[in-house]
Amino acid sequence: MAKYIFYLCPMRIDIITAVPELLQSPFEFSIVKRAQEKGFAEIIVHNLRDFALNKYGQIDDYQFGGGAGMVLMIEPIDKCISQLMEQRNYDEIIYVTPDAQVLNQKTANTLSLKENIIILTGHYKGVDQRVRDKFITMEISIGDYVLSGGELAAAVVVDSIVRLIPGVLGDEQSALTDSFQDGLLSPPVYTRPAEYKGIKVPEILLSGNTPKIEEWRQEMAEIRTKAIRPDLI
Ligand code: 6GU
Repeated sequence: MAKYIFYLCPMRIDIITAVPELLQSPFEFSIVKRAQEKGFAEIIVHNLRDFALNKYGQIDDYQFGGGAGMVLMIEPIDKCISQLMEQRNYDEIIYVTPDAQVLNQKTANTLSLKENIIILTGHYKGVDQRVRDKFITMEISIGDYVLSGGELAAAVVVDSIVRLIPGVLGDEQSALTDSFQDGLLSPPVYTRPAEYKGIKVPEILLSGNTPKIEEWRQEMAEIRTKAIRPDLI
């Protein structure tokens, strides 16, 4: 007998991109794949070129005022977002861009509880500012470095969210013990053999003394965090 009977409404994530090929495989393996198969999430990639202005597939143009690099135009993006918004309500319309606040676990946790989100990815020099002013409700960077486009960043954002959707991870892979979930880096982990070419696993982990092991893990997490990411403490 199933313990609970519940109707699952998958979280829907629509990604808008000028380079859909870059997002072909990231969602087809591992946890994100299983989340979709089990009905926890639905991830749909939209090709911005399907909303191009003309038969040449134009979606970008030179920037006003001069300067290197093309800018994604508002019209194709407006068409794509408007079409989606006619079909359902969106909780957030996110633009991934390096000039934004950096993604962290708290943001991923919050987003994992949403029902429908759109993620717009920029390319070239980015998007016309009016897109950001008119449609975008949230902007996310994945770190202080520049990528060629927002697609890989979108894949990172989606992965960080989907694995947190309640039910996606089983107890044995619980997100609660992940690095950052309690503000600390993870402690070291070991598996068999207990000794390899003379290198031994810490004795405590073989002791079977669960409270002591937990204490050790907490201590190691603190030592690691202080050494590697003191800014987190
Ligand atoms: Cl979201 N986009 C690009 N192009 N570069 C990035 C980024 C996003 N986050 C960090 N670097």
